[in-house]
Amino acid sequence: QGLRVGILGATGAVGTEILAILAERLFPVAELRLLASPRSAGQTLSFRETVLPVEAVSEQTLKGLDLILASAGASVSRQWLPIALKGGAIAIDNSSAYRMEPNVPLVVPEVNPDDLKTHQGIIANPNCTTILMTVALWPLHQVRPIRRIVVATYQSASGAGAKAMQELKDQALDILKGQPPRTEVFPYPLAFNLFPHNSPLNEQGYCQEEMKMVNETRKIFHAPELRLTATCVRVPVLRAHSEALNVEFAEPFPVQEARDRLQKAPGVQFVEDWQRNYFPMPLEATGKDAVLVGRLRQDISAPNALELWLCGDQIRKGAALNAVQIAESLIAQGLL
Ligand code: 2RA
Repeated sequence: QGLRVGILGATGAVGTEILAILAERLFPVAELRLLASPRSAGQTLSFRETVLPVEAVSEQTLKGLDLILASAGASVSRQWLPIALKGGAIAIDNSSAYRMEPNVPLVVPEVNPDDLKTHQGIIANPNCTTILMTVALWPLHQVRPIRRIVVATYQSASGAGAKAMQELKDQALDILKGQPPRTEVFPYPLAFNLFPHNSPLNEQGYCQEEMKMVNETRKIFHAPELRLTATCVRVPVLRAHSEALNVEFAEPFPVQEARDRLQKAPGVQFVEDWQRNYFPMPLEATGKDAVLVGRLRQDISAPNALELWLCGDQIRKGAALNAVQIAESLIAQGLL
C-alpha cells in the first residue's frame, strides 16, 4: 500500500534529486507531499506521471506523514521536524541540526545500518564529504582499524546549493568576457580559482566543514579515538566532490589486499588504469550512485599508511541517495 512521504526543501538541489531518486528506485510511495518555504510554495514538480504542487510547510501539511526527508537547512529542520514527529512521521534529516545528538543515529547504509535500530524518530544524514569518505574507508577499517586519516577535499559548487552552481557558470562567462566575476553567492571568485571552505573557523583554525569530518566519522565508525585532520577546499567543479586520503593503520596494510577489498566494497566503483594514468574524476562521478575510488598506493613516507583518491556525486550519494537508502534500510529492517 505504500508510505505517505514528505520532502521538506523539495525545490532545492537535493530536494529535487530526492524526488527523482524516489521515482527511479520505485520507492513505495502511496502519497507524496512536496513542502518548502512559503516563498517557494506554489511551484509544481513532477513525480512519475503526476504533477504535484509545492506547498508551504505548516503544522497542517506535516500531519499524517509516515516519512519526511528534509534538506532545507538546520534552522528549518529544528523548527519543523519535531512537529512532523508529533504527526507520526520518521524524519531523515540532511542538515547538520541533529547529527551529533547522542540519541540520533548518523548513518551511511553501507557502513552502520544497525544504528537505525535505536532511532527515536530522527535519523541524520552525514555531511557529503563524510559519506563519500566513509564508504571508501569502511572496507579497510573493518579488517585493520584506522588509526589516523589526513584528508584534503576538493568540493564542488553544488555543496553551496543550486544558486552557487549557477554562479560558477556565470563567473566563468564573466572571466572569459574579460569582466570581473560576480560574487553574490560565493564570497570570492570560484571560476579558474579555488579557496579554503568558507564555513566559520574555530579557535584552532579549523572550519566547521573540517570538524564535521572529524566528529561525524568517529560517530559513524564508533571510533572515538580515531584521529583525523582535514583541509576542505572549494574548487571550480559543478557537482562532484573529490578527496585525497592518507590513511594510517596500526600495521602495514598490503596494497593488493586493500585493492581486492575496495574492488568488492558496497557503494564503491574502483577506477584505476595505471597504463593510461586514468583515475576517478568528478565529471565521471557526476550522476553516479557509486563513490569512485582509485590511485591506491603505499605511502612511501610511512610504512603503515596508504594513499587513495575518490570522487563522488555530492548531490546524489553525498546527500539525496544516502537519505533514500536510509529509508530503504528502515523498511528492510522492519522499522518503517
Ligand atoms: C559543502 N558539505 O559542500 C557542505 C554543505 N553541503 O559546502
